Amino acid sequence: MAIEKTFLMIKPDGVKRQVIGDIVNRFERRGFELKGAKLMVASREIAEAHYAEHADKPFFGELVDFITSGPVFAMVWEGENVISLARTMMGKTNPADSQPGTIRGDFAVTVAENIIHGSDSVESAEREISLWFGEGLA
Ligand code: FUP
Repeated sequence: MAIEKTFLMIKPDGVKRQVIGDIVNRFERRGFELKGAKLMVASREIAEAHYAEHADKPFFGELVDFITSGPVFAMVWEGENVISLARTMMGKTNPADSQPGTIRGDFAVTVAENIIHGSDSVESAEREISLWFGEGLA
């Protein structure tokens, strides 16, 4: 088991719903360490780069519109196996398939507004941390 870092982001729907504290608390209680966090409105440039793998999907425009529609809470978390464990805690991409007790299973109903993003691999975590935080990590 490796000590990893992952990029998690509470999306504009989660910030509006005022669940930042609840979500941060879940990762703290699990035993992960918060290494960086900021509330920011994402530019279209950063949103398009973040979701570049979906650029040719029919929902790409709406996805970028949504993610830039209000503040997001961008975070870096560290811990053993945090990349996959965070995704388990988040639930399935489609909240309709997410179990109660997961973040999406507790707070979300539709895939377009699914509250939180989490990196899905070591490579995407490195890319996303660098994209959102640059050199700004302590
Ligand atoms: P995830 O890895 O869980 O973030 O999921 P994906 O990379 O498959 O999807 C990224 C985001 O695209 C999702 F969070 C929501 C959005 N999406 C849609 O809006 N419609 C879809 O049919 C699939 C994904």
